Amino acid sequence: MSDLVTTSRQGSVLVVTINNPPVNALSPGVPEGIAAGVRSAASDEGIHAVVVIGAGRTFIAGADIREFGRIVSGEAPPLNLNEILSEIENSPKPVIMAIHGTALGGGLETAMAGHYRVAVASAKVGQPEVKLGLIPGAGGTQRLPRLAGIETAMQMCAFGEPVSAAEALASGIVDRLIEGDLLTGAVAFANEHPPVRRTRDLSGKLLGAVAAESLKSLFQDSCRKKLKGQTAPLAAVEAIAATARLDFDAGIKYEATLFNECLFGTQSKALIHVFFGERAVARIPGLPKEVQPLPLRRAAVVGAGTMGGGIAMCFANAGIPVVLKETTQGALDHGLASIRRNYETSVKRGRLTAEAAAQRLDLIKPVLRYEGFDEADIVVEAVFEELALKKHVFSDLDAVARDGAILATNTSTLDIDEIASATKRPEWVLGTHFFSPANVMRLLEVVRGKATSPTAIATAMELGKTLKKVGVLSGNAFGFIGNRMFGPYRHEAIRLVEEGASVSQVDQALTDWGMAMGPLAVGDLAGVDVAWRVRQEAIRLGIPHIEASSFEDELFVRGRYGQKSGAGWYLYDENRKASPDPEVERLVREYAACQGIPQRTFSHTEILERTLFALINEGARLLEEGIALRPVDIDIVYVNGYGFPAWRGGPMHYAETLGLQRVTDRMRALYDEFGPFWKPAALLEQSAKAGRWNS
Ligand code: 3H9
Repeated sequence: MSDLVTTSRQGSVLVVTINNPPVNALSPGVPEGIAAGVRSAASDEGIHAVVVIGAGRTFIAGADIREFGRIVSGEAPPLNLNEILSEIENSPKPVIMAIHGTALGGGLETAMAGHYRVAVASAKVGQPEVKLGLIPGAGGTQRLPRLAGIETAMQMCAFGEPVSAAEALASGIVDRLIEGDLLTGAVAFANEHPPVRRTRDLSGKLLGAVAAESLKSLFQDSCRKKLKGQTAPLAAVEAIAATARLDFDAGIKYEATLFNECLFGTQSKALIHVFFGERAVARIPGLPKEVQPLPLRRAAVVGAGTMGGGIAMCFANAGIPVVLKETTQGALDHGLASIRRNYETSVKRGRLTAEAAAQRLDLIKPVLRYEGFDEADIVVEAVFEELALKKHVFSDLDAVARDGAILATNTSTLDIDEIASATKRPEWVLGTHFFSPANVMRLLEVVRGKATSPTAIATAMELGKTLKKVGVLSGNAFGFIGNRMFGPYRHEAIRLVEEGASVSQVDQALTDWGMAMGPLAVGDLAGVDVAWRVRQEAIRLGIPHIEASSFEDELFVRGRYGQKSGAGWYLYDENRKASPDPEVERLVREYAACQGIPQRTFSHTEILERTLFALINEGARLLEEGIALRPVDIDIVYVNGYGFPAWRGGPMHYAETLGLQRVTDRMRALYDEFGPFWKPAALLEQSAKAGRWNS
């Protein structure tokens, strides 16, 4: 037996321990090791039962996700978990699975192949495969409904959320909760000599064909709404419903067919790319290993507006005391009232207890001057997006903050070096671009200036983790990664409307494709006035491809600022529900006539190409310029901050899925038609042949 799985004895119980850090994934050798342990018990007269337990922080977090890419590319053979789990299930001696940490995916499937499951109260179990574009592929869709019933199984497999040990006990997945030491409790359970009870033989919770089909339609409808565009959730539900018509062995075969369709499809490739990408972005190439993040025990935030208040909540939510400064009592009261309302809503929705909300609120200390700023390890400035104002605040901060504190500016476009120049310590200055609402959105762009020290970068990246966000490092370019790319993307969306597409057609083409919102509706949400100001600044700075005139200016001059003014690209009712506005269509045709823009109709494919290829091309330029470190950094920014569908993997991954050559060819054709805006980035041209980003 390998070191991955070891055995020991406790009286007449064989203890099989999995030891594959960090999360005891079912890497090659692990399932075989467990089965070998169970097999050895069968022939050992001194053993009457087996306990399987995980060493370290968890039971089994699932199949080894790294293996999937190797299987698809033919480098590794398909996983053979079903046979191994059958062998465990067929053991003539009872097998008790002892769960702590998480039993996820193949981990829960392994646990269900045992005859009993015991768990500590803090454990969680789940079938999260859909989050990787997969369905359970080692019997989960067949064993889970036998233990927990079809409805629970559909809920868990279609949406992928884990359940607590208490819920697992209530639904029959777990047989006993263990207080105190898990192994002791599991061995005690084994010593009660429970009879062998194979999950595959249970049928009490299965349903007849009619009931199973009706649950299937219910869940599939719900998946189509909540997980729009994703195929794995539908397949998971389908496999579970099949328990009504197929016996266990046929069900396992059917599951394998559906699993393989998912595994070899583009969605799982994209979602696995995102899974590893979210972890990869934390590793900064070139940052010396000895550089350690500084501890962040206290924070301060300047500005109690929407962003500042949200950022203060992020610190409080992470248990970090935070001082929140405004210039007037009125603004401070207003900011705190919003924070309080936000917490109250969380309590009402059952996401937070009233006590926890009160504790968090207590951590936020409102001030009107810079009291307490000298104790902060990090200060985040979140005042109005105006360079002169931000510089003024930074010169204040330079005077009040302690040496070695991180001075961060929450800006979406402004020049970090310019802001840092207002201090005598530019090495401690960087950008932290939070996304609105800051206490909800997962993305944190960390922007390094030319003088920012490696320690400051490491600390800001760690801040992302502390605040439960995904931090992505960006260079200091206008708009950083996300907004810089959003510019050309929206530029094309607006051009399409100017050339004859309707506002809702452009937005719908993109939402049907999977974007959370259309680019024009985003303008209304963020504010047409904000977009106008950013564009003026871009023109002032001479950012390439910003045209002097845009139809959006017409909306701006008419005070159509978007949702906040009740009208923008769309009309809004009092609940901010959008409807198309014939007035906008009229104005845009007038504008086009004035500008001499020829009018025509567009297919959805053309709309997608023009907007998404503009996004991809700008991404390639960011890579060339070293603003984004790797294609995956761009993908993670877009998936976490811009509503890009994770199951398409982010813009740069999507370009590879389409074929970089195809993207380049189409861009060249657009270049011939429209000129310099469409010049393919040099990196795209270089990468096209290989079909992979060459960076
Ligand atoms: C499956 O099981 C299919 C089956 O039906 C069978 C089909 C035949 N494999 O997240 P963390 C790495 S599909 C390989 O930072 P945490 C992770 O990349 C699988 N590696 O820790 C990271 O590496 P690094 C179903 C894995 O405490 C390190 O472990 N299971 C796996 O915040 C630490 O991870 C899932 O989808 C894995 N399965 O969270 C569970 N899991 O340090 C996926 C983790 O080099 N995993 N790694 O960056 C998770 O949700 C979280 O990792 C977990 C721990 C909650 C377990």
